[in-house]
Amino acid sequence: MATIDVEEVRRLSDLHPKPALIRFQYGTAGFRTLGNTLDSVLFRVGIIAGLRSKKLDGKTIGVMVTASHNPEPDNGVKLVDPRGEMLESSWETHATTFSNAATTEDFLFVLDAFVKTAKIDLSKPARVVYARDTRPSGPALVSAFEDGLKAIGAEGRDAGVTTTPILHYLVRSINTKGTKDAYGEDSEQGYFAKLSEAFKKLVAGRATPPPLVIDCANGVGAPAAAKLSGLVKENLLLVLENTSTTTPGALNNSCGADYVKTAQKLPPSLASKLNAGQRGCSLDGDADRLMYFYIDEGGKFHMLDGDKIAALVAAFIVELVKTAGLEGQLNIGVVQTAYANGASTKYLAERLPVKCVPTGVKHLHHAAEHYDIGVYFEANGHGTVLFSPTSQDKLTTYEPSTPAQSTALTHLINLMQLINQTVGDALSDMLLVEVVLAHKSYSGVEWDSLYADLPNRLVKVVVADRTIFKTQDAERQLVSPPGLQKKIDEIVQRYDGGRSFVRPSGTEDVVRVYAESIFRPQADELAFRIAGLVYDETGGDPAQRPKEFM
Ligand code: NG1
Ligand code: ZN
Repeated sequence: MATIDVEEVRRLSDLHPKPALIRFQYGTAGFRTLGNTLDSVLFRVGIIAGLRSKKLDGKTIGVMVTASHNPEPDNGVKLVDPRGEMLESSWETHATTFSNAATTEDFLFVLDAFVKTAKIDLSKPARVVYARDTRPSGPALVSAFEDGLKAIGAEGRDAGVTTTPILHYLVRSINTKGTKDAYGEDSEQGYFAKLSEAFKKLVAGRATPPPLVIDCANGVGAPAAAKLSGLVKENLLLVLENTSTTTPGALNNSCGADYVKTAQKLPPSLASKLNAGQRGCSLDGDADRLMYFYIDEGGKFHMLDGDKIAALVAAFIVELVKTAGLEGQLNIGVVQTAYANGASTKYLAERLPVKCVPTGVKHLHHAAEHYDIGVYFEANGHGTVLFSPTSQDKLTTYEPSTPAQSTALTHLINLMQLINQTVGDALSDMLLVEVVLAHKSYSGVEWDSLYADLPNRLVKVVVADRTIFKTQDAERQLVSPPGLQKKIDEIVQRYDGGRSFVRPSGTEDVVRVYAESIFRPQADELAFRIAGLVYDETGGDPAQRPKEFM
């Protein structure tokens, strides 16, 4: 179609009116709010996905309908660019503008103006691949989205119910098919085959570890982990728990990666499922976050979070590169956010360059692209490893001179296949962790002892207006409200090894306060003091003042 079929867009748009009084925003995780308010947003996302594809000459764009670790009534949607990466940020603004047009006529106006200013050639083809998680609100939202595709004349491919990282994998595989950068077969089956084959090569000849218990958060990770389980069972036994994807309200409820990270506890549903010393892990609702843990002989819970995963993986890669004889030829770096535990940053910085960036996967991903091998993880368990085109070329053309070099090189090449380089992927990361543990003959205990986490606490503060909070230095310093940072600094310096920072959340209407110290009670107290300070200085409902939470 060379022009917009205005009548068709109008007819379909009238079926998906925007609710009055709601202002939508494409944030760090796309649009995310109550699922039953998102119908018009999904319709308009269908149109913008089609336009993005046309703008990129018919390359396939991805769309994922999910609200990740949020509770079941929430839902959301995000767009994926052709290389399987997050949507380019200028289009985030366009998506927000589209979503807020009040009426069909306003929307037609915005659409027409955008096509002109963005110089979109409407005669180009448009292709979109889409998927959803297991939320009950998903099917209706997908149907609204399909109306959007229809309105703009885009060709849709429904990838069904699958994980966020599989959708990202599909986007990259479709767009690289038949090229020298071919990423894999463009199907879920192709994804599982790629991962499981690389995994089997990497653990060949190693002892089979005790079974790994997986908390699937009652989400889409359950069917995905079940598929993977069948393919890797000769080398790794997976015991799937919290797989109730159709039980109302069960999704992410007292389980999943976010529960474990926030509560710093074992999901109660796993209490009788994990033997002392046995490894367990939690996925989140769309299987892009991963948290490991174990219970020690004394019954104490030990959490192995994104920082511990980064430490384990980065040290292993550094070692392999060295053994392969490539030391000094590939620059390896780690990217974290201010939420990374101070002890992890210290451990990593003693071994390789570490960079701190603002919260949000796109910041981590982009910073990691600056290294030949870039490892990035958020403390909450979202992360991956990127191999730059230079490092991929070097690894595939390098000629090792000893058998030891050759083995290490083969491992690195297999790791490139095992790791989902498009985005954080709980299942791929889980296999990666299992590979390192198998190579190092580590149980959770040895892994945990790489460094001791500084006790820390993350608190939410409900303030009157979170938009007054502005930060700098990768969110570690407040510049607004004026004077507040100085008061924070004064409190922090009274605590041994104290560190604290305050930033507005990008996904919730709250301000987050993080604090750590060398002693548990002090970390809790520091977080509580800073939260109280933030609250008092910026005003709010006395009923919502942060209470002691030890
Ligand atoms: P906000 O709400 O901006 O803190 C949260 C997570 C991020 C990231 C996004 C997207 C924390 C402290 N923040 O962001 O790391 O995962 O959600 O899902 O975990
Ligand atoms: Zn997620």
